[in-house]
Amino acid sequence: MTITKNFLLETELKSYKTALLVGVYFATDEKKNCEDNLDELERLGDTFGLQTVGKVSCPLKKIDAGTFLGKGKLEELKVMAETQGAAVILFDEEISPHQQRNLEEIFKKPVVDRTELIIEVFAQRAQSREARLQIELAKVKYQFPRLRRLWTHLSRQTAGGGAFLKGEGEKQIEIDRRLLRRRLDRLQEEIEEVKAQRETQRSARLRSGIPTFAIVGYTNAGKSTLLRAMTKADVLVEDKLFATLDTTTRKYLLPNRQEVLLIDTVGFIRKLPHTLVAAFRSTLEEAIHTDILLHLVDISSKTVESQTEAACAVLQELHLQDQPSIMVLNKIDQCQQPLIINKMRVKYPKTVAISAKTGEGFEDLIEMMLTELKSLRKIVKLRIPQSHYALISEIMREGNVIFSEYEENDVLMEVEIPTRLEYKVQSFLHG
Ligand SMILES: Nc1nc2c(ncn2[C@@H]2O[C@H](COP(=O)(O)OP(=O)(O)OP(=O)(O)O)[C@@H](O)[C@H]2O)c(=O)[nH]1
Ligand SMILES: [Mg+2]
Repeated sequence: MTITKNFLLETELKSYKTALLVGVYFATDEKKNCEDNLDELERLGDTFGLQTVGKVSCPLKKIDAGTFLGKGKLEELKVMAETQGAAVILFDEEISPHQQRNLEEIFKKPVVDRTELIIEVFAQRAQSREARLQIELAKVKYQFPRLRRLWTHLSRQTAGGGAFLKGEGEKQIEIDRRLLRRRLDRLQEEIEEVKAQRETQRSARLRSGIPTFAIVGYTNAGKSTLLRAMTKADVLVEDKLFATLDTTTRKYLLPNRQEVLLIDTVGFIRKLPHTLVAAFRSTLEEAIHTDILLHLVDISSKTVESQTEAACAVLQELHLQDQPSIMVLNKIDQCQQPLIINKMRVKYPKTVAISAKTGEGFEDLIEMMLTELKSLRKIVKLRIPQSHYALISEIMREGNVIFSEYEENDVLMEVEIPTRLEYKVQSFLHG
């Protein structure tokens, strides 16, 4: 038996068009934050094709283990959903499978949480085989503890027809669980295969010794716009969250004629589901093995600080927090509060302000890129016995030889090398 498309892996979310958005906050001073998060959720819903019919920020003392919110609030929301014509209830929080099931019983409508919506948006927009596989894996993992819920949807549809006997649902869940487990194993195998291919490509690039800059940052910060402006790359630029899901690499020639690679990557978002961070680890491996990060932030956004913190948190999760990086404040052409630029400059050293749209500040950015590049390379004088030919040829390939001559059985050279090779030549330093 196989899992058919509409059966398990494709949730029915696509067929719903309207949503009531619900967020919670615990302290009064978190209300504004909750509203900002709901605005972002609205944009996510919009990217997916869901129209927001209402947004509610609910004060909450304690999460109810069974239904997340208290009875009174739920009644209020239920009436609101009916009167405003919401087909789906969208929670900005992570809802447990158990709570989700109970909430759907109460609302008699699908209840979707932020994690599920993000996964769905990714699923809808993924292009490459690898991205598709990774997202399907995230989806299967998300569905696994929720089979009962999917089954509920199904039996509700067939109810009345009397198609199922008592106990049949349980049996079906068992079968589904087995099928999903098998799908999970298969997906993991396929991902490993694709990863192995990517690994070969990456090491080929590393061998070419071209320094790389990865453009990373919060979704919609302008990463693709910057790549397009600098390299004329034909990448998608859209005022939508998660326009880019696959990495694109382009060559760029710096004013000193040095060639570098620029990589456009998938954007980050606050509360990025862990399954997706894991899923995108391999896509982001391009960025992980990069030399320098260009961390782009949208300085015109009223939530720029929390966006930057969320992006830093994802970088940390990817173990990239200590990577050499430049903080690029983008969209200065649209920045309403100049004070925020100073605030960011104080908080983050090595900051540059630009507009990817107008080209303003590009010289400063390029100058900073050159400075960072210089710190990646170092001039050393070496004396290496010719018998170490593997090392000598590596230095010739990766480095920039300024001077070299033979003396007896040794090679004497002055060479500019990438600092990552420094440890290899430690014992051959000379003069
Ligand atoms: N005003 C202004 N708008 C910009 C600038 N840079 C980008 N934008 C706009 O911001 C929106 C998002 O740009 P993208 O380049 O798609 O952003 P991204 O970071 O690649 O987004 P994702 O791929 O979704 O993560 C688009 O509407 C761009 O036109 C800028 O410097 N100024
Ligand atoms: Mg993009």
